[in-house]
Amino acid sequence: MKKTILLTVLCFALLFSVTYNAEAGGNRAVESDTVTMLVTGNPAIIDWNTNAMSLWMQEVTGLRVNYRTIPLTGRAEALSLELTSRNYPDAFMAVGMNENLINRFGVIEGRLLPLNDLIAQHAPNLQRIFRDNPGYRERVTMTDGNIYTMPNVNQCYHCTMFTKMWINQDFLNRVGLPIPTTTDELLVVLRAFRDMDANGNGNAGDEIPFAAATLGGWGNYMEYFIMNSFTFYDAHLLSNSAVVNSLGLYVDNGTIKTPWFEPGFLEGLRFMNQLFREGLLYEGSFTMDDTALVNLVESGPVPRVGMAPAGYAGIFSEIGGARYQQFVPLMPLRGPSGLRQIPKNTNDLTFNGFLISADVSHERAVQLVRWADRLYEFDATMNGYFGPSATHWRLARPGEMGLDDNPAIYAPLVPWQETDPQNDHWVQMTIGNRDAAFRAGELFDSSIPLYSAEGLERLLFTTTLAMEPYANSQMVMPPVKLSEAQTTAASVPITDIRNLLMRYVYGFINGTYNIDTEFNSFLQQLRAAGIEGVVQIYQTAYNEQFR
Ligand SMILES: [Ca+2]
Repeated sequence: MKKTILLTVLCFALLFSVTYNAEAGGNRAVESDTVTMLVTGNPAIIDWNTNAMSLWMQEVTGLRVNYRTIPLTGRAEALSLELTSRNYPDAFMAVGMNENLINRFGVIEGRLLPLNDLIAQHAPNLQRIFRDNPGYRERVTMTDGNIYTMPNVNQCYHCTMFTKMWINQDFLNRVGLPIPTTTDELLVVLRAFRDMDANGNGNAGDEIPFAAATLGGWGNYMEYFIMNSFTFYDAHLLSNSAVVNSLGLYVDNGTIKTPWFEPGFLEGLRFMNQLFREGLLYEGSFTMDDTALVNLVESGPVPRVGMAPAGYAGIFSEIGGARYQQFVPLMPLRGPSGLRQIPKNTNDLTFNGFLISADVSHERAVQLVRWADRLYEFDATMNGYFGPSATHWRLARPGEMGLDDNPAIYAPLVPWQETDPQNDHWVQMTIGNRDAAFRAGELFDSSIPLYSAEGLERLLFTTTLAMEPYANSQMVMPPVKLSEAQTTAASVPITDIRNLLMRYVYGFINGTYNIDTEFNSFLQQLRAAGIEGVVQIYQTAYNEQFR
């Protein structure tokens, strides 16, 4: 059965290939004046071939493009079919390409064109992006040393430090304390929340000083924020986390480490355990997801929760609501040794960019790289994302301010949306340069309250900016690529280690395990599970890719 299907597909592909070549004159060396580009058929784009952005690109580059689409829904399967067929497009743009696919079709099978030299000679905008963003070039360089994708740049500034902490300003006012700046002050504040009727309902026993959710959410790890006052800690232990770094890998002057063997980790663990023993850290934090946390914060006649971690307060409360508005950001706290930091992860680049078939002529490849590089310019990024400048956006006027208190760069004239069909822009199915300055350059109306739902982007922006003095990006693990053999060797140990961490880190905090008598056993189990071998694998890959 399987064989028959394969044969049919092959025959079809062959037939199609012959037809295609016949149409093209039977010789790929004689290329038509139109390139074929595979793109995503987003329901919000009426027709790629008549879209205003498509026409504009043809006008400014002179290159005629025949856009062929694969559907957004089920795109991964459709892309795999395209890649294994012989009816190969000349180029692919934002069709969901990822590291594994590029590894297979570029590095191993050679069906995608290495772009290193072409970028060096014909892509000045991308070169500038590589220069301005240390690590980007390495990020998109595959293990064979080749770059196959011209990436999309979209820098979500507040996401670089999404492990934020929020504290109840009403509670602080009622107990008469300022926002804490050290772990010692935090202890004083949380005890005051516990003992001084911080919600003012006449009952000093109903406050929950500190609550988190370990089962789901975004940035609401109970220990992450506080642990960084004791040691560098970039472990993402949320059980549903999509973040890869569940082992806490980081770089210390070129050496790959984990926090578990560091003295500061043990000290931080003791501090977290103290919060739990003193009734400051809510017991339910260990078994709640973010929905349960929202219920805890929003339910009851009076607010009860004094502090909670999250990427934004809407993770644990109703965004823009009365209780949401009580929570102000806490800055990273100075720990006993003076350490005051938060990991800042700027690895926001994906492989979902612009790629070229290895079958095209050099001349055609040059045209395509130039075409793609044009998309990184400001006007192209604007037109691709918002639509034509005549109707959809304008440059900012003098005096207008952006999200970051700098003069705004532009103002959208039509609310951006990606659900209703339109033919003005490419939604986000393109590449461009929406870097941090670009995103911050969108006009912000200062009459919008910061703690309203509409003020969210601005609140997150200013909060993240305020955290900047404590940002530690140099120790964050870069996106190291493992070879197939390395992945195989590391996968079982990683699973075992992750399970140990989930069990013991939270177990030590809530007293399930005894820090004094069982910590060494925990470290021994990590070693027995192979943590040193995994670190060594990452060290080897890191040395090859980043030193
Ligand atoms: Ca009370």
